[in-house]
Formats: sequence, structure tokens, C-alpha cells
Amino acid sequence: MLTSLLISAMIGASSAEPINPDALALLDRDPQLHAWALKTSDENRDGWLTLYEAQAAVGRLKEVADGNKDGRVTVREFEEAKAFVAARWGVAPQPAR
Ligand SMILES: [Ca+2]
Ligand SMILES: [Ca+2]
Repeated sequence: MLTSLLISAMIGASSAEPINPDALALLDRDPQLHAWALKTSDENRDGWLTLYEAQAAVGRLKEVADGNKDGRVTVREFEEAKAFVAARWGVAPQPAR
């Protein structure tokens, strides 16, 4: 489920764990976030996100999303962050399902 994946990816982004496979899985499942991650975190500009680049992207997303700085990203904060990065970086929103 995307929400639990999101939470674990966010937790991984804040920990000292060097490898966080959930970061790449999260971005792979969300085309809008993936497009945003490519714009902000594809450091070598090859059009692909490595796990390292994906982790950096999720770390950035968490900084943007955790509006009240309590170290946790709620689903609501996540949705607001997605809307924010879509507007700020010009990433097309996902069509409603
Ligand atoms: Ca890359
Ligand atoms: Ca929060």
C-alpha cells in the first residue's frame, strides 16, 4: 500500500541507514513525484534515478512535506507537499482515478 510505503520511505530518509530501497519504490509508484525527483535530484542528468539519488529526493520531499517539523509526515502533509512541488517545479498532477 502506498501509504505504508511512504511512511517507511520517510522514516528511512531521516535515519542514518545508508540504503533505503523504499525511496526508489516510492518514486517508481508515483509518476508525479518521479518527474519531480528527476528535476531536482538527478545529479548526473542521465534521466535515471539511482537509489542514492532517490534517497536524496525523498529526503528533500520530507523537508518540504513536514510543515510542522515534528519529524513525521502525515498523509495530509504528503498530499500538500505533492501539490506544492507540482506548482513549484511545474510537474503535471496525476489524473484522478
Ligand atoms: Ca541519475
Ligand atoms: Ca509533520
